[in-house]
Amino acid sequence: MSPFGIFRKKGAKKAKRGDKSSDKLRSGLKKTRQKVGGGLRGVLFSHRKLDQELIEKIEEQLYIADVGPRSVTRFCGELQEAYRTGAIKDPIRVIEFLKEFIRKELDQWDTGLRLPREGVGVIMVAGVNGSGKTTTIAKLAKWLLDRDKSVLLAASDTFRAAAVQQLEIWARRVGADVVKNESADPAAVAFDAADKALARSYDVLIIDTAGRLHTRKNLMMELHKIRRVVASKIPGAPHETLMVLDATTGQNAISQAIQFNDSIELSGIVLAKLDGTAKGGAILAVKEQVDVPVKFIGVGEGADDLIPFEPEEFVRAMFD
Ligand SMILES: Nc1nc2c(ncn2[C@@H]2O[C@H](COP(=O)(O)OP(=O)(O)OP(=O)(O)O)[C@@H](O)[C@H]2O)c(=O)[nH]1
Ligand SMILES: [Mg+2]
Repeated sequence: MSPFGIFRKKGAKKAKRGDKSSDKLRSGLKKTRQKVGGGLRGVLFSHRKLDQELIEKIEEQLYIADVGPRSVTRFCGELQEAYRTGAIKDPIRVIEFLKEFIRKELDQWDTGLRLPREGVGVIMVAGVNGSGKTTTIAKLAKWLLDRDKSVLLAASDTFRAAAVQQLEIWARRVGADVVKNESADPAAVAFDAADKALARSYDVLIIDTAGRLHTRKNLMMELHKIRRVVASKIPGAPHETLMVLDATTGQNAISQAIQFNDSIELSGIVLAKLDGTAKGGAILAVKEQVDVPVKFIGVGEGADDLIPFEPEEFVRAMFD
């Protein structure tokens, strides 16, 4: 049996919360659905048959929806072929064709949270300033606590004055514990937290870090140091290095993910603030340009507004 994957979601039994989370997903993706699904339907309904002109309009719609250029080209190529062979005649069937295309793309991702079955699982969370890291950590803690995991948070954002306090407030709200210390060294806090996590046998330790740009070499080195220090206490840690992206920033977020991935090798992405944007199509751009699996999506500011990313449900919420 693999030592990993207690939170692998594929084939997992659906929790009772399933329905509630699909409602949240639907409402979180409302803007995307209106723009992508709605925009596309508008174009499709205004044509009686699939032809060259319509394919060009579809292409335009996909660009508007922030789908990456290579995916657009590939999809339109496949559509072109389906048109040529007569496989698709009725324009409205394009929606099903597109859904199938997206499903196939995203199904290649392993979106489960990779944590050890035994011992302390460690998740380091990184990203640029204000992307939603601390809020995501609180939501993730809640998600794990709801699944009967004990959760410890490391306040390793020693940079921003109110960061520790913010994490503490969230921790109280969701029922997680926090380690902080007087040190200005984030790695020292992570070290203490790893110590405590081991001593008290926590299931999961989540490390909050200060926002940073990939261009700040010294700050990126700091993330490496946190990792080294944690690994010296807990072999194999961190088991997950998640980057939180602000979905409202579209292509910018994707460029940042490419840079972070080059520097610290991400294991997963959390696409936060999807509720505030119609840029849900950016998931395809993440697939195309970063190819690090999106493991969760953030659809609001509340503790329950984090949803494990599942391609099938995502596609349905985006179009149906
Ligand atoms: N609408 C919405 N807002 C979010 C979501 N996630 C985070 N936010 C908001 O984004 C803002 C920044 O969130 P933080 O969690 O403080 O971001 P951070 O990355 O920790 O910021 P720094 O530590 O300063 O780099 C807050 O106002 C959050 O409420 C989300 O999924 N949806
Ligand atoms: Mg923060």
